[in-house]
Amino acid sequence: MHSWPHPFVPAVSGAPVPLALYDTADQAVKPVDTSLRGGGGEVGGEGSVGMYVCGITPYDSTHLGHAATYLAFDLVYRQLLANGHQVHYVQNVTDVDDPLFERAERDGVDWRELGTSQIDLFRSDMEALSVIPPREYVGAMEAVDEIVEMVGQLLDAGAAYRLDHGDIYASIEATRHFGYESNLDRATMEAFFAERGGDPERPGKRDPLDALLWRGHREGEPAWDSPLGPGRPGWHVECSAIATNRLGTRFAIQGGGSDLAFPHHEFSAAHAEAAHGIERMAGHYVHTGMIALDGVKMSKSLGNLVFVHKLTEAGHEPSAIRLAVFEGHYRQDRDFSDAALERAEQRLAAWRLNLAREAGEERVRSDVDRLRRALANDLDTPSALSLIDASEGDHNGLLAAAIEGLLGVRVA
Ligand code: 5CA
Ligand code: ZN
Repeated sequence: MHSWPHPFVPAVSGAPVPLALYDTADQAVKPVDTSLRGGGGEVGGEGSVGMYVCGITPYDSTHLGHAATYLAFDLVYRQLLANGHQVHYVQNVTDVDDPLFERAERDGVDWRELGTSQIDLFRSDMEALSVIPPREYVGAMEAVDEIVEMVGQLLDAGAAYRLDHGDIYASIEATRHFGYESNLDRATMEAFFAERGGDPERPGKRDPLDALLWRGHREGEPAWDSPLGPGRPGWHVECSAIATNRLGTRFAIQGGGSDLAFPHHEFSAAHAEAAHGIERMAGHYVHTGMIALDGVKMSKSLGNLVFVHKLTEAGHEPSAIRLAVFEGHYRQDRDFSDAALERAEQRLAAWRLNLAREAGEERVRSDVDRLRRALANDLDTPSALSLIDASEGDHNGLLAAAIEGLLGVRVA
């Protein structure tokens, strides 16, 4: 499906600073391996760094928590661009899944129309926030054939088995080092699996943690004909197939919110590794913290949601929204509040005044360099913002270009 328009990204002056990010699997900040190329595709082709970020499940309006996660990976993209890399960015849309059917049923609408309308809203939020779009934006429905192929490979490899009702499950024993990505103990895995879309109670499974690959057709649910039998894709294998068919079996970054570290990213990696016979899918597994509103995690059931389009309609500038999100570190669970937005608006106004002043070239080049270093250090936006606060002006728009290029914030 189409993504959204590409924002203008000014060139950033100064020397590249290799990007280091925290990897959930290795539990350390380490350099991004830019030799892990995202293969295929025309633009950039073999020369691009491969990045896959899990996309939305379009059953309800995306809120500022979702946006904050995509903004974090936008910083990653901008940092790689400033270092002279091209980026092969792929994102999915989980446009076939239970939450969509349940919501559509409740509201008496068609689940496809529900999905389409929510994807449109998401695109307009991303465009408003100047988020660089993925080169490939792929819905699960568009990817059914490739998912079927991967499930077939898993069956052939003895990594998957069939149950009644046409269901197919992956065995957690299929890969030697299952659990390497999230580093959780078995009890925590079981708890998260039950909370986050898993079905530990399903009778007949070899292990309660085995994940659904293909759900056989049930009355009233959509189904696709396939050599596996009629049915629809499981969630994790959707991302394994969409990612590795575009980026190659090994790529640099797999990303999403911290709630995806287990089970979703553990299984996405395990399915891809078992299907392709590889050791490790992504060089980095990168996870963002959860955004809360006034101390309470934003969630649809609580109704404490902030929407990007509501903020922009009320006259808040996208640059200020970005700054409010970047005030905290991306890995921290953190708050969004009216007060944070107000602080960001004041900060933006102060930057604009400050950068209208002329400063010495040497000083400005050093500010740009320090800004690049802060962001290359696991996206240290709190330090980046503080050092812009302390800048003494701009020289030929060098600092303004760096701020817009790296942070997507317009100061000129
Ligand atoms: N479609 C799947 C991924 S394949 C999915 O998780 N969709 S989602 O719509 O539920 O979430 C989209 C992204 O937003 C995920 O990376 C999720 O971790 C992130 N996210 C959800 N809620 C928040 C929040 N409150 N703060 C930060 N990120 C969030
Ligand atoms: Zn995903």
